[in-house]
Amino acid sequence: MRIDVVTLFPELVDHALRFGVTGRALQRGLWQVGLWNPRDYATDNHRTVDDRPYGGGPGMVMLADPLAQAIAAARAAQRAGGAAATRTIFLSPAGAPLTHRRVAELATGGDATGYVLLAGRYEGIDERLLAREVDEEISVGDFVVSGGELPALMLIDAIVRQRPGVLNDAESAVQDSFVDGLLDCPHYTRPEQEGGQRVPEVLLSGDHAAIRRWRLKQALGRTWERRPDLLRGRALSKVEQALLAEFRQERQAAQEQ
Ligand code: 9D3
Repeated sequence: MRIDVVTLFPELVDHALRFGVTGRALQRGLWQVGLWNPRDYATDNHRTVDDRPYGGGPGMVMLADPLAQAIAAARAAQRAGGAAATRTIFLSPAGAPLTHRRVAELATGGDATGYVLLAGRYEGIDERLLAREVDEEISVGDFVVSGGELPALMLIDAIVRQRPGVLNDAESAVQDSFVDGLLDCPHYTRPEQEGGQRVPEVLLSGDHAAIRRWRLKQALGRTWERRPDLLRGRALSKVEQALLAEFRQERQAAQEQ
């Protein structure tokens, strides 16, 4: 899979991608990245990439033409790199909220799948460029950040870690575990006593069935407490219902103390 990013801050995006899971996968050739700066396609002496909005108002709007040329260059690089199908995605506060489901869909393309991600700055991008060139708009949530670069990095990181061979066995095992669709259970490491608090006894017991049961109970209980919206779309099995009831009883008993 190849991902090209059109951005006024290519160094920011490139630098971040070289760390951790995405960086290791790049080095191993599991995906490719290209960076395209619309400023390199501006034709005037000042290399202008923005202008004032028609109709007035605060802020600046990104010019269509330098972006169109940067996108064309990114698509040409995708074709040269063997991408059969390229989708152009604009990171936008007005886009569809990103979900794990959409990430998984975007990640399932074969090696011949590619994406051109468009990251904006300023108040926005000339609508005519978006109408001509963009297939899909994605937001990373209902809060405001200063540009599309961090959202693009989030999308890339989320996609790349779903690609075959990217995560090692230990990392994948955590992902595949029973807690799919639930919040994670709490984690502990050494020492057994830390800041006056002990590790829950069951985790020291060596009883793997009991540990699995405890972890599922914690995952269900935390999801019920913190993200009840996640449980509404999910039918609980008899075992899960019993574990959640236990969690709630234990919570209540602890509160009454
Ligand atoms: C008052 C109008 N603002 C829209 C909320 C203007 C504006 C603010 C911030 C326009 C662009 C931006 C920059 N943000 C992004 O490019 C962005 C974003 C975001 O701010 N939140 C969540 N997802 C995303 S994806 C791209």
